[in-house]
Amino acid sequence: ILLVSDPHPQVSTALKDDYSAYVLPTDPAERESFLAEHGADIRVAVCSAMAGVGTELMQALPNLEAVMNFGVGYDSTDVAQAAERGIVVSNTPDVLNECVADSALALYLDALRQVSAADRYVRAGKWESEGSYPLTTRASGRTVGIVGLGRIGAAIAQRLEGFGCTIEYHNRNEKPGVPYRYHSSLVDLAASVDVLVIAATGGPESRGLVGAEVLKALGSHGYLINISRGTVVDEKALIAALQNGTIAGAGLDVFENEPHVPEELRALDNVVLQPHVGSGTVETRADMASLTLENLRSYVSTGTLVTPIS
Ligand code: 8YV
Repeated sequence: ILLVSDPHPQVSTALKDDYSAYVLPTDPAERESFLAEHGADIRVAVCSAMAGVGTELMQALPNLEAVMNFGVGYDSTDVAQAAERGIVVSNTPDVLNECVADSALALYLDALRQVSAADRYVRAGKWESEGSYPLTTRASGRTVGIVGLGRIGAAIAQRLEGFGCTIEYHNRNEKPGVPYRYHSSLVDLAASVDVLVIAATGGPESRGLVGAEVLKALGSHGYLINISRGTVVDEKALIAALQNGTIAGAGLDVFENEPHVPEELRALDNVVLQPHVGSGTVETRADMASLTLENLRSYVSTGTLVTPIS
């Protein structure tokens, strides 16, 4: 068993104590010699969603059978190669839905009501020196478009309903039994709503889905919230749209090249920035760790996964 990246102390402790797992060295030279010596021994890899089993690492593990991914997203693991080679992959769905949805709502409220910017205003002494803070944008009763109405998207929609919002959505296919208006075209959805919330799966299929055309359709009063993957949005187009007023603002938990956040974004006051913390609560991360270990135990004892990726 190989620990590829350390997602949570509960996971790394169990791997070392109960499974005497190898730990993949972080230093490139050490990693290379480790893989040359032990690569063929590894049958199971445990990784985090942020640092998965990519193409080259998977190739260096010729006898790999299973990957346990800590996180619901698995775009950092080469799942195409895994499918070809019959390597099974598990993730940690559902246990993080509520916290990621809470986080999306926090960004939604902050982007529209400017909680963080107003906090900066108070701290800088501007309330006293410059007077009242400029008016912000109403957050309740808006029309919100969800891009990717999966489990997390549905939890976000449910919360927004509590704010009296009207929900519309875009998925690859219309979902049967869903009460929200469906748009087969993302540009049409963007044109129809006040706020676009990205909850789509990352990976090659969604790369750059939200580009200049979608942002233009969202419009100068529109806001973009992204809690899925930075790769779903064309970051350069987003920066331009925020700089020149093509859209009004954004709330971002994820970025194209994490942990790098472009200086242009950091310089803008109409964007709320979070360091990929959607699932980052003590409770949810513990649940994700338990589910990762449950998958590992199940695979080692029965050869099956509890939550295989679909
Ligand atoms: C990460 C995430 O798992 O679940 C996902 O897909 O992006 C996060 O919850 C977390 O940052 C730890 O890697």
